[in-house]
Amino acid sequence: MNRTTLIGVVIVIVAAAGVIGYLVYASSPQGKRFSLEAREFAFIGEGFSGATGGPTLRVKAGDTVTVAVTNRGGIAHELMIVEKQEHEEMVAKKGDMEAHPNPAFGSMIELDPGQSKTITFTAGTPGEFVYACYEETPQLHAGLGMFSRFIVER
Ligand SMILES: [Cu+2]
Repeated sequence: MNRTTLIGVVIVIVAAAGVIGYLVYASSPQGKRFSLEAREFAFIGEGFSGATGGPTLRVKAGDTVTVAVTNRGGIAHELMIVEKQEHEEMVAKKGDMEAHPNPAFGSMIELDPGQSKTITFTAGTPGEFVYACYEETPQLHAGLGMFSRFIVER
């Protein structure tokens, strides 16, 4: 093997190792952090500042997820992650408190005006979830648009 061929082989090996290393890194569980501000009736966060709704939060199954929420509104709000179907049933019932959904991953934050809270959990199950506020004053905040998507990818 001459010198030029040897250098070529070394470059290919180093490049391949880099690609494999990146793929292992990209597919392994990581820490994800989101910061949101709750208002009437939206969750303001990176890439989103609308009057209703919130940014789509995207994580991978197994990620350690931290969600920090500050209530910048004038009334109490909450943040709960629920399965999409449960959210739709909740909104259709227009907030029957007897049917309050089960938060996925133990996610539940209740905030008085001005309060800040943080939760950390492991995103276990892949799927399409919704994070929302199910406070009623008297209308269900989620029904007024205070929700967005929480996607757990495989
Ligand atoms: Cu609310």
